[in-house]
Amino acid sequence: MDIALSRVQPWQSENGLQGISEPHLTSTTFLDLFRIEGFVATCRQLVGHGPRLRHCSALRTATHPRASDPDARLTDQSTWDWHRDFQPDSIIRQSKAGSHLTSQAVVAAAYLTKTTAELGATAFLDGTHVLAGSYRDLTGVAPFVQPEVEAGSVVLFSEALMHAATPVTANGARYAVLTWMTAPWFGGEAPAPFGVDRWVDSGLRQIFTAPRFGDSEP
Ligand SMILES: O=C(O)CCC(=O)C(=O)O
Repeated sequence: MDIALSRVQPWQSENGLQGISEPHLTSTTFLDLFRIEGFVATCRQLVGHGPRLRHCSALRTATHPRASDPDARLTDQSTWDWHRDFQPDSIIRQSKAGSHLTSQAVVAAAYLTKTTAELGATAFLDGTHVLAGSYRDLTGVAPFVQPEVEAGSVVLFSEALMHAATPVTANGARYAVLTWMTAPWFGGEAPAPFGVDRWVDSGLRQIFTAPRFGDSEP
């Protein structure tokens, strides 16, 4: 474990989740995600603009304290915290018919451990990035998907897609880094790491620049 990181006290909740907000300010290891070849370019294509970092969280999800209690209904999907930050009409755009859709808020979920349905794989209602409504309206209409991925995988999804964090019910823990990448006018909230203005990689530097408002130049 990174020495600087070992001094940070994570926040925690009663369901086995611990987290560190904006871990890139504590350990430069977290900047490696942005240096993966094609990562920034992929985010630029999905967001439709040079992306800005809105938030980053490093998460550890341990086995749920009630994993062996059937009354806790942990595998009942309706008990999960289904949500999305934006309705589709707020952030989904298509510049011309036939071109690909963009989402002005995209989450990159980097899983550092193998992730399965029992080990906290994020769940989605497929296709809801273009469907308005609440979880209750959309469940049963939109297909449920829960990608099971190997350690080192990154799943990118729109913040207009209905999704839920899921409990770890097996023995083990899920380690993941969630990074919210957004269009320039509402990203740039996450503090920039020290010395960012001296970085030579302009794509990487731009991720940490202030949000763009009004007449400011792109
Ligand atoms: O931890 C996860 O699997 C997803 C969490 C998430 O996207 C959120 O809380 O907004």
